[in-house]
Amino acid sequence: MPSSAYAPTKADKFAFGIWCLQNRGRDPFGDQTRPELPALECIRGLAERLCYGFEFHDNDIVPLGASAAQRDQIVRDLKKAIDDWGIRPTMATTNLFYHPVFKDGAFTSTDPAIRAYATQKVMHCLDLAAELGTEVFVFWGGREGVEVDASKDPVSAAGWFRDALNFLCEYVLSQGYGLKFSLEPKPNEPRGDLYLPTVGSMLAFIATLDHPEMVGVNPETAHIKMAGLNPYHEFAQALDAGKLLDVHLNGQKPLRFDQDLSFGSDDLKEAFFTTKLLTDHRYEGTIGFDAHPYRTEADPWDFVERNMRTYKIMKEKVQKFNECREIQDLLKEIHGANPELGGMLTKYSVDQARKLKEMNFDVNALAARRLPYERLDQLVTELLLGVL
Ligand code: GLT
Ligand code: MN
Repeated sequence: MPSSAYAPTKADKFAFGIWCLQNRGRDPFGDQTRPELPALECIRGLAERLCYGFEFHDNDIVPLGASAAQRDQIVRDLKKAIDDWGIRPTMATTNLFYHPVFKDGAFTSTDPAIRAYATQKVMHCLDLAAELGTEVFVFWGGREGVEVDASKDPVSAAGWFRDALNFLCEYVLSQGYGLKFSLEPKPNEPRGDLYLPTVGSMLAFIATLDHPEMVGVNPETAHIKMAGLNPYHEFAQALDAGKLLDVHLNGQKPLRFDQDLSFGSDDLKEAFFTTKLLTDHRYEGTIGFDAHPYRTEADPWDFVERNMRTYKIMKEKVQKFNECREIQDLLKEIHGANPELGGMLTKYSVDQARKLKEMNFDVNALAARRLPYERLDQLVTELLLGVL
């Protein structure tokens, strides 16, 4: 297949955080290795590469401390750029982690004034997001955590977090904004431990909010792997709950510092199954990438192109998987046992319970069934290696 077959189109709904492109290659041990691109230059470069959207923090666009007039001028320029270049601001979020005021949390700071300031900052960002026509609004609690457990009670912290989100849901409703919230879990970094570290914790927390219907989850591959968990399963849990509002795809070696590698650069099988999940289940949100170019890159464009290209190649592999006769025959065999019992547990009744209790199972026969997983997994390996 010619390589242009993997060129992105708007229909792919790819999006990048502009902070990814603005990343200067700084790390805890070394200074920046490339200049920071202005936001508009990032957006133009994405539009030229047929990217559907961009994601932004308030301060990626409007510097902290800008006057109202400066803010309005920036927004006018941005709106014109969006119209001229045909790219959408798909996701907005608030920077609640960079300024030292958030050194011990934003919504979970022990200081009510800081919690109020954080909430106010989000309200301004919500106004900006609504003005630009953004639909998804993310909360990544980068400073919502602790190093010193003696410092605060996690139940109180959860209550402060909940109060802020409930307040902000009411604000969105009262303004008539068509925005949905999406919570992004991460287990640690920059805090020693972050609150609400996994998809499961976010889902449980969302159920305690006043407007759970307004709130979903934004899982990120790297965050999941930092916790040593399986991204395919974590994304699936959010999807199964009807809460997968958007995604942050990238790459990451398990149980390490936040590497923010390109999608598929570290684990092809995992990238394949993530793509398969989103494709097979007709996920309709944006395919957001949240990663950084290597520190050795002079600009972000090879990085941008490779993430989209890998995703499209994986999509083709998914199609091949779904069409491969041998794989499908194996799956038919694996899923084909005892079809007459398939609906056994789908509806409870007293009769059904009695029937189940009276059934006899030949457990040795059930245990003896062949499950050809070596062959199945090898076929996936060969598919990804390009020899199938
Ligand atoms: C930050 C973090 C990301 C979040 C962003 C949203 S910013 O770079 O590492 O995972 O999605 O605030
Ligand atoms: Mn992210």
